[in-house]
Amino acid sequence: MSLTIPAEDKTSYYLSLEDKYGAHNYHPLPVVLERGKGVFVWDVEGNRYYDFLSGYSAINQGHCHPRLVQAMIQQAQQLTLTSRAFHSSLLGEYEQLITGYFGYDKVLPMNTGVEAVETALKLCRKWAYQIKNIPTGKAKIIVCAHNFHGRTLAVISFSTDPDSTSGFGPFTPGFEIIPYNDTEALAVAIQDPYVAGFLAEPIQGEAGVVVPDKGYLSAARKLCTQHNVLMIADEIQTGLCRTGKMLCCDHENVRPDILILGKALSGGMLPVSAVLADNAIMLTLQPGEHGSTYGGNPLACKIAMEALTLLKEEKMAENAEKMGVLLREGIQKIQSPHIALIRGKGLLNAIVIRHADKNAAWKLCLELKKNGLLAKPTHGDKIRFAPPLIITEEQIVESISMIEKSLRALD
Ligand code: IF1
Repeated sequence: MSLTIPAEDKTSYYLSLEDKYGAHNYHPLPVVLERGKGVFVWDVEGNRYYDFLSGYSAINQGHCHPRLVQAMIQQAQQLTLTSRAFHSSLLGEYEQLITGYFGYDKVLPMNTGVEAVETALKLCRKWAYQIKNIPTGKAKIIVCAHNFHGRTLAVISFSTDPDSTSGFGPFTPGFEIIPYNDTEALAVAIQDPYVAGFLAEPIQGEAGVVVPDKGYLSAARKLCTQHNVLMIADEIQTGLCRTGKMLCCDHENVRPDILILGKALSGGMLPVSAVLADNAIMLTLQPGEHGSTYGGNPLACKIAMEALTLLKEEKMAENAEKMGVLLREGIQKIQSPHIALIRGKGLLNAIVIRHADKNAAWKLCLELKKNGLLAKPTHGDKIRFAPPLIITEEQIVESISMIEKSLRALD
């Protein structure tokens, strides 16, 4: 059908299909993509764009990385799903690789990010009752204001964003919300003997790439150890080289008790997430107490092994660190009156727009699109700049000139 539509009408054709047949739970930029390669995506009209969203950091390895495509095709022809009712020849090898890679005794494989967060919360509660001896039903988990950990009912129960929560109550109890980047608040809340865990993002992504003060994560680590509380790091977005280290916690040499990974664990091929912990925590779960049909499927195992291998072989942490510095410096040099602030680590960055027009960030994204770069505004005035980690210096330079040109349209 699409082949018979004139190129200039294609975009509106696809937009109208989604509008008519899809739930209206998103507000995307009006661009319809049909191809991706490395740092680039192409729309149905044949225009090429830098992808500065990277599937919200799932595409760290770049679009359709040839080795991931190869792994996917090869495994798809061999075996894709066994369920966990049977063993597979890939699960154990994957588990060995990922636990060695991050230095934990055990892994529990899941699919989406939020499922891994749910898994971590359930695991933390089990540990609280079995090991910490908190009375049944009393366990508390401390979380941070302006968090984003996904969309399930338990996880939105401790969201402070009305868009996430309005109209979805009643909510799951057992969570205490404290301000982010506030060691004092944590030191007070953690005194409660019923506290089992502290869940946080090492950088708050959806909040607008909020980087905590240096020392916050290591102070949190110390407090958790002192009070026998599990430190749970949601590295779904910050992990896997995005911020210039393998894990964002590595910037402070902090080792969480429970590590949550997702997104780039498959480099964009399919949903793959994981929860890592040591035996004392993970072995509190018994057969039949948790799981998922697709969790740990052979296709996912194969792709995740390749995705992890690529991160190291192609030195993506180092490149993210270097390119991140160039990107932030380049944008600072533009000295646009419309940029109130640029912040971030590695290639997880955001600018905050300053403009009389409340829609300026959205307009800037439309302008960026016109000039060949895709980015998405959040919370009205923030725009994330998070390209794939394989971006080169030349491409950073070209991107900066696109950003500069687009900013001028806001004058
Ligand atoms: C959407 C934001 C990013 C996450 C962290 C868990 C999850 C996410 C730290 C859940 C997911 C996504 C989901 C996406 C938008 C996006 C996002 F803008 F909302 F905040 F990345 F910045 N923990 N983040 O960032 O993982 O279940 O989605 O696999 O449309 O909801 P998931």
